[in-house]
Amino acid sequence: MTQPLFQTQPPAPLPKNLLGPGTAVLAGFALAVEDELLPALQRVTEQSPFRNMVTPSGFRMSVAMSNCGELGWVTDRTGYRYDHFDPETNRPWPEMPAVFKELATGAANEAGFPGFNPDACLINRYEPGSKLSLHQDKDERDYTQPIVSVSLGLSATFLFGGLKRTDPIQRIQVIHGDVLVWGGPARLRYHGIAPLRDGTHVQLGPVRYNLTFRKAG
Ligand code: MD3
Ligand code: FE
Repeated sequence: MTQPLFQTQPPAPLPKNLLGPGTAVLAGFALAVEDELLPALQRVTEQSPFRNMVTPSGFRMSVAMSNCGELGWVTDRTGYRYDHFDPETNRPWPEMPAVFKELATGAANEAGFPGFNPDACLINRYEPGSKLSLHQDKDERDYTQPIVSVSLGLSATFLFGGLKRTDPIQRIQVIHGDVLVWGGPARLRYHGIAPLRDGTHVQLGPVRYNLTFRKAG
């Protein structure tokens, strides 16, 4: 006699939208292209080096940032904005590498947002102790477009709230290669990164990088 395939229930597929409608957690999605991704990241940040920007209220951010693509996110004493030029080099931001754009478009498609065409990639570099306080991403023109985030290097605790700052916060661990997509009803949810714990990633050292793809303009 043949064995029943399942004694009780079939194994549940891992839910992609465990953070709610409009979200997708694509675990390890970037690993397939990491051999191209990491050298491309190196080339971009040789042209526009990481820097710790200052918030409008005068605080130096613990996260160091760079950008690639047509538009880059910047902050200084005058405010937050997207700019075509890197204020440190006075040159346009480096071109978005094809492997970056294809990864972002592929992840968005997988999450149910076909045709995502990002014009901005913010590159965040966290060292142990660096954090990103709870905030909304509101500097983009079109909130119908999703945001795609790629985590590399050290793991981090991602804080995910609701549409109001006081809504309850979910915490999820993100590791090297994970890709998260946020769109539709999740697009304006509050989020942040808890202070990075000490550690050393086998490939990247004592650092976490996050690539955040947006349609900004
Ligand atoms: C959820 N960066 O740069 S990306 C940021 O890991 C930023 O560096 C974090 O938040 C990081 O603005 C998190 C994940 C992310 C980005 C945008 C979102 C999550 C989001 C917009 C809406 C909801
Ligand atoms: Fe954000």
